[in-house]
Amino acid sequence: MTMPPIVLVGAPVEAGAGRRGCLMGPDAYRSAGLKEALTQLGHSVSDLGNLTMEPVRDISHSNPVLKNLADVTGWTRALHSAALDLGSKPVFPVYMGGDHSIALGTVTGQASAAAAKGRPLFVLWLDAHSDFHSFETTESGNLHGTPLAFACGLPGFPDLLNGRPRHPVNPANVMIFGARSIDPHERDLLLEHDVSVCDMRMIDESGVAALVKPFLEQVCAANGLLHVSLDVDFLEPEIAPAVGTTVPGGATFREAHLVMEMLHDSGLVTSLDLVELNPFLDDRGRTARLMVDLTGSLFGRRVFDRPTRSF
Ligand code: 6HN
Ligand code: MN
Ligand code: MN
Ligand code: MN
Repeated sequence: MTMPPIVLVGAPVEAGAGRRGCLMGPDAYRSAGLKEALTQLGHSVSDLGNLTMEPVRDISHSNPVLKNLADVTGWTRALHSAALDLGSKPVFPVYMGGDHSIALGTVTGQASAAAAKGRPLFVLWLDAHSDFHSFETTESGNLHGTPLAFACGLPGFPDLLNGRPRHPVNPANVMIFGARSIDPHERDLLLEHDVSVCDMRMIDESGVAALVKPFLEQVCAANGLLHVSLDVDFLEPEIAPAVGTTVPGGATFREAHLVMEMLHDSGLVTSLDLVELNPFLDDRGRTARLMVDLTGSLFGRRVFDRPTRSF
């Protein structure tokens, strides 16, 4: 199976998170050798460097708790344009965040690019959280808690895309995987829109493979494109401490790698977010290196390559 060239895009964003540090994420991935690791796997990889946000003055919202609305909007517009452009080219974009608010732009841009090809976009959300607040329901005001609801076209958002056409992701095409912290308003919205949520208990009971396989079959049957959004807090905090929103009981090393290995073998994934890495909280770069290793599994790294035999 040949993969298109990989394009790394830095989104040094921390405006959507409750604490500072995610700004350093893209450079931590560079220091941890993301480009080199993917090149070693035989891919052609280029690094576009970091994007900058668009200046924004025309945005406001009635919810007084929202934090950094203008900056988050500026980044959303810049990332939406970049994702729409990259999603229209024969490349595989890897968005190096930045907090999860970058997905307000990456997912909507990839969805618009998919719509232009007449194909549905599916989203696999690997996260301790569902990030399914609207700008009206968020209580923390941290806008990294909202991108999946925005991408699904829910009401309760201002004009973040400045009038650009919207192509909402069908909530039936989303799977949230690894959840263990969902706020009451999010729960109501997830049930209302019938989003599929695999929480950690389901992973404990059924195992990763039995849950991921039917979702991949659904993507394949619909001739869909698949965007993966990997939040560091999907992982068990003991193996991935560099995130501001740790929740105990996350995915183990092998569970996380198995998801990525299955995604690779499916050949269905077309874009990826790496989000919420806060290098300020890391332990000698180990979380950054784990995220690089997981990305390597998504791009075909395997422990033991059996030669293909024909008898
Ligand atoms: N993330 N539900 C919480 C909130 O503040 O709305 C946590 C959000 C976490 C967001 O991890 O990307
Ligand atoms: Mn998240
Ligand atoms: Mn999270
Ligand atoms: Mn909340």
